[in-house]
Amino acid sequence: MTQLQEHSTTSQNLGSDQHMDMVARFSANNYEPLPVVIARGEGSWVWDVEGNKYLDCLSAYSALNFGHSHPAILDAFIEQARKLTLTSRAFQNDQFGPFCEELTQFCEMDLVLPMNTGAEAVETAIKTARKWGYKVKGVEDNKAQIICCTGNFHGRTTTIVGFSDDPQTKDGFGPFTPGFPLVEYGSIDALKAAITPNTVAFLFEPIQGEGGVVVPPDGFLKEVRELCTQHNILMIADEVQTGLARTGRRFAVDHENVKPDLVILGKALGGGVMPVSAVVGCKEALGVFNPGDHGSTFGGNPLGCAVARQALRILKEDDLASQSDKKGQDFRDRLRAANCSKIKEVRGKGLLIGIEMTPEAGAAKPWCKKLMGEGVLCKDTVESVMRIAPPLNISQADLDWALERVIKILS
Ligand code: IF1
Repeated sequence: MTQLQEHSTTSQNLGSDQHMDMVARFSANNYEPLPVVIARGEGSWVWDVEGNKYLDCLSAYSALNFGHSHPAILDAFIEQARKLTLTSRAFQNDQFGPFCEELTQFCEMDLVLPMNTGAEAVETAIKTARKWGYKVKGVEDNKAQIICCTGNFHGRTTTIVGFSDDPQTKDGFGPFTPGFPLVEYGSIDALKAAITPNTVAFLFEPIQGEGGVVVPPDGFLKEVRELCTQHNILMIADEVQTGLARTGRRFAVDHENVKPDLVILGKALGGGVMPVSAVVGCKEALGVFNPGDHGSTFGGNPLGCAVARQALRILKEDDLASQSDKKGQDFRDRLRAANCSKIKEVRGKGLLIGIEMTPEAGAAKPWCKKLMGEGVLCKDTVESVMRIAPPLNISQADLDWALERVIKILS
């Protein structure tokens, strides 16, 4: 067989090593995944090509809040796929209106602007804030400032990485978009000091995921709300990772009963089967768009809308926020009580759990590898923090199974 034919054998009978060799040969080297080749997923469990079983405690960075292959989500996906998958926004479709109505009601907001990935929704929120700044607030053209936080992660486009303070996410990708001053995450004084007449918005994560599952001080979100209202600045919550019941509430901002001006959603909004994202917000902000101002080929497609509508139904019917809240609190309490010698701090809300290792224990990555050996898949965030984020509908028995193994390797 020719070399190409050699590699074109069906993937059914390739082992993990062969798959990893193909990826090494034919994929850009932009990730260093755990050495596990997953072939099937169901609920909270996945199986690799050799049939080994693992508990998924990453949930694709919180895109799989409903677990793998959720029956009702697959039914909605397949039923819609057989009818109509895509029209573009050049035409209307029969899923988009109901999607917008149901999502605005779920968020208690006025309008939706649909996109696909989280980064696209963040970029859309940035354009919304700037346009609102010029057209409504009256900021001088091209002077708009959007204040962001140290330790932020909002996606991988060049504008977004331009305001990251993680050198690796920006190295080699300049020049960057101006107008994004950074303030210390969680500091209301730093935010106050950074506000100028050109400030149009404050863009933040209510809990920093990639920053190491960092929870801001109690009351911070309330103070941000008051400050943004006082200075006529849009409060923009990036809930791509923390939203949709992940932290034990509908959104992470609900822990302080705070209502932002714009909420950015993604990941789990697509039910774990396809990319669906959106900016949801008040009419004053999202009302600045006129036809032709902004768009996306797949944004608002009927297949994504049908899946997202089913995802919202499940969130409500299964009360996933309460499930996440109770299971997460129980997991953190029992892990703390175990007094594992390698753990410096256990933090997070709901089923977004960060385990910070002691300096002696070192980086989190090797411990994630050890956990994989025990049948649990998770991922480190910043160097020393292990993130545990299983599907929100994980059974208590499965969560207990994971806790036992975390305690075993970290004791
Ligand atoms: C990667 C991190 C998590 C996000 C928040 C927007 C986006 C993300 C709060 C953009 C995406 C993903 C991206 C993925 C790994 C993962 C991640 F490690 F990168 F930082 F979850 F923490 N806002 N996060 O967390 O959404 O465009 O990806 O749909 O880039 O490696 P996206």
